[in-house]
Amino acid sequence: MQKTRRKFLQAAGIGGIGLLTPLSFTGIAAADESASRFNNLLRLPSVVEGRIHGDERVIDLSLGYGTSEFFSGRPTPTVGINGPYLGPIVRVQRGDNVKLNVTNRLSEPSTLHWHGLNLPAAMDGGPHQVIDPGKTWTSTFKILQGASTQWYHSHMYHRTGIQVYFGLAGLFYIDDSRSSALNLPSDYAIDDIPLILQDRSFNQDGSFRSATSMHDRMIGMMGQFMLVNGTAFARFKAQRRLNRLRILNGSNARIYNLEFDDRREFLQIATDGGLLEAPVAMRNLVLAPGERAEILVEFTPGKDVMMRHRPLPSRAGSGTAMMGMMGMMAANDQPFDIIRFQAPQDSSVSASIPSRLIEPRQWSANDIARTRHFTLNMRMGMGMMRGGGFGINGRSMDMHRIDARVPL
Ligand SMILES: [Cu+2]
Repeated sequence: MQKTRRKFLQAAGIGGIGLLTPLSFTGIAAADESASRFNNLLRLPSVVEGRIHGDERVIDLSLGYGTSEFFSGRPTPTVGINGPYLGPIVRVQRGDNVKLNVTNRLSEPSTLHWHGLNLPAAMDGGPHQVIDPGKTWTSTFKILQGASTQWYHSHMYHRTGIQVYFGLAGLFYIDDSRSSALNLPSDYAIDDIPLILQDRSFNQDGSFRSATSMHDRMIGMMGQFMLVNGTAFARFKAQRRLNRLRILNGSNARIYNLEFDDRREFLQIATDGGLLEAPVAMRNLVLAPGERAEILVEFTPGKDVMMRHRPLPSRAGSGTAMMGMMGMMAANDQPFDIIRFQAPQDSSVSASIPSRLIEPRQWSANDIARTRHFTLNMRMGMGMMRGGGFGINGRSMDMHRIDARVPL
């Protein structure tokens, strides 16, 4: 598919083409008016558990080009894993020996990185494990950690942002016997729902528009439309009252402050690291790029509810000049709707929610083996436009240097 390929490769350079009108970015006051627009059934990724071969769980993943129709009549050239956009949910058990065969059917090199997994560096799929076009990379490791919602994405050096933007990402679930015994909502697509939040911009012809402005390059790409699992203006028809939402901020740069439009309370039960000690009640949840959270929310018959983003109070003017500038740019942030949840018919009493989830290991100061100091630097000037302004302890990324070795 030559056309797709060319668009993907050149996307960063497209300029002067009209943007689609950002319909979704209506303010809170206009939220009622926009609710009916959220009428596209939420796409739900397929789940791959692979096949058991000997003592291994074998899962095949393939990176390739595709076309997605986020807006009818405007096909978008995309990339995906085992499909046109994003990838399946890879689902494994604690204790599994997994073998992931990743084949690159793109015309450019890529990688697939298991984000949040506890594994040997050589199996991590970072920028050192490049998969050339037409080649297959095999990653084998044991699942050592407990039940959690992780994810995977391209980590190609200098191409991570654009490859993820075009679709190279997916969820990675780990189950264990302890979490299965908790009686949490766990029927996939029924009451256990993945929500991959991504903001994207489009050109008039439907193609993705990626970072072009200085603002995008300095602060990060901010899209004008919200996609949830690759669905624009998404709605989910709830079937049960109590729902578990596994939320991934799969956006390149946008930070979400999530809430429901009636400011209802919900419970956070898990973070990036898996289940919390106990559910935490809240009315809003901040999620940075790459971050995951699992929440329990109750939907009541007869009442639809919108999940939306509400800007956090601006910190403009505080701290350094750089922070002031960031704050000023963040001030452009405005509220917008993300996904509409339609009320369930089910009027039965809600399932009970466990008051305790896990017994985490208790750490003490005596467990500290060594203290390391890391200072994140961001220098102003022309260098930062090319990404050269970032550093850790004054040094920028070098593929051939290892700064810290941490035994697990
Ligand atoms: Cu990552």
